[in-house]
Amino acid sequence: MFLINYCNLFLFLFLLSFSCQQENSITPIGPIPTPRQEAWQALEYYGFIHFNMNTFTNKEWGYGDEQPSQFNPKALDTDQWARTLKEAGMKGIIITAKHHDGFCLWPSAFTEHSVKNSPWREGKGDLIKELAASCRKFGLKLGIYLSPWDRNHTSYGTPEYITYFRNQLTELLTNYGPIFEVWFDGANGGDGYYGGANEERRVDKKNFYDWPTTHELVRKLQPQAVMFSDAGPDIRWVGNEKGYAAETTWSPIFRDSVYGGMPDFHRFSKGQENGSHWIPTETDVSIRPGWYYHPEEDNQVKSIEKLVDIYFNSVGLNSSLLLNIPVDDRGLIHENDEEKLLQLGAFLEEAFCQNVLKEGKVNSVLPQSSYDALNLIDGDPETYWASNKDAKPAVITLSPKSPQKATIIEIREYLPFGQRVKAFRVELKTNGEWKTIKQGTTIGNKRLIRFEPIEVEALRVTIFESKAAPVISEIGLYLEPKL
Ligand code: FUL
Ligand code: CA
Repeated sequence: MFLINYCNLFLFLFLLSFSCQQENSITPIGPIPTPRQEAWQALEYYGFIHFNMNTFTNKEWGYGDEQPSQFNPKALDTDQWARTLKEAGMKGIIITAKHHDGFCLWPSAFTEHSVKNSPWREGKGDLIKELAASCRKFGLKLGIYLSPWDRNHTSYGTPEYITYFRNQLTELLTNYGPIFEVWFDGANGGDGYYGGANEERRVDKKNFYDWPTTHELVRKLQPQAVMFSDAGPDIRWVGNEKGYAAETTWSPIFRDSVYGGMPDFHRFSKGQENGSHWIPTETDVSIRPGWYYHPEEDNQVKSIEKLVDIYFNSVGLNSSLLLNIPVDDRGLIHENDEEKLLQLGAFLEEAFCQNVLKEGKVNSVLPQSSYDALNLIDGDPETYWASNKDAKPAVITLSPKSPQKATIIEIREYLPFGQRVKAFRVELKTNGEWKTIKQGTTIGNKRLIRFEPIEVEALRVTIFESKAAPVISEIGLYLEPKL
């Protein structure tokens, strides 16, 4: 008698645990981020510094016939760069170690066209070393831009150049500590100095560089580094240099569709819902019209309103923001840029200092599932709520402790299970009435929705369409400071 009861009890418990497990077992859908991509995605916002020979010739693209003697900053201070970018809220700096003109900011053993033959620090300087030290001092990560195109080098266009390129990459990825990102520019092939040949050299962009071997080298030397290029392998170009990601942005993409030649970025900037590879976008834009410093652009630094708009349309559209600062010919971030960067940093700090839902409550979640809905407002991107498999729509209603004025909504997907959401709506309850604030498509890493100040009594997120059960890690409501 007792025995039978125990048996039944065990059977019951076994079935119960099995059914809970069933419900709990979310399986990834489509491609998912690698750990190094996850770490990179968490950075969200970092700086680009274009500073090199062009700074002294007042050009955007040098021909390659410049003289090392022209490189001579009189007050170069990488601590000032790092301090300013840190205060702007950035997490790292990517430096143009070598741009298309071929001049190297470090004393490369493989060329004479570098700082070692310049008057700067009497030829003893190493700018990458100085910047690496400043990054360490201010808690920033360091990234390297190394132009695949080299208009100075005599061997450009021949296999010998690939060896040269990889030798340089090896120096940069060996001698300066951890590198978080390696940036391979898509622009290459054309006329140039090429060691005095002064001619046009076109290359087959897809095959000339033998990218797979170079990618392996980067993986070997800096396993944590992500690689950027027009098409990845880890991060892809957003498709414009204006600072705006696409309203619908899928991290997956069919990689072959963007490889080779200059792809049609208008077609691919959105990514592809069922793409084969996880390659999120990075949004690169300059704080001034040019990538390099030009004194005539001193009064054309982007306004704080514009910079904030760019932030919301990059970080807030499942992308990351790579904001370029053209360091000037003294070797300093110009006062005008510095002022705007500090304003941006102060804005972001104040806007996102407190999710007013954190102290609030979850009113209802439909459909019910075994996941704790409080995970949505615990401030931890690693905890999440998921709806039951295939149940549609998912509706989440939350409210702050008491009505709160707000201007920003944040929604995040938990990406280790893949990007899922295809269509959503956000409504806010104010004066007892529901108002639709946004009808959107993708969410991804972070979706930010900005609106005129509203006194919020409650917030409702409805997910209509999703590739599989939505998995949401955070929902936030914030109040931005006045600009
Ligand atoms: C482009 C380059 O040609 C520009 O000079 C700049 O470096 C920008 C970030 O990428 O492809
Ligand atoms: Ca969470």
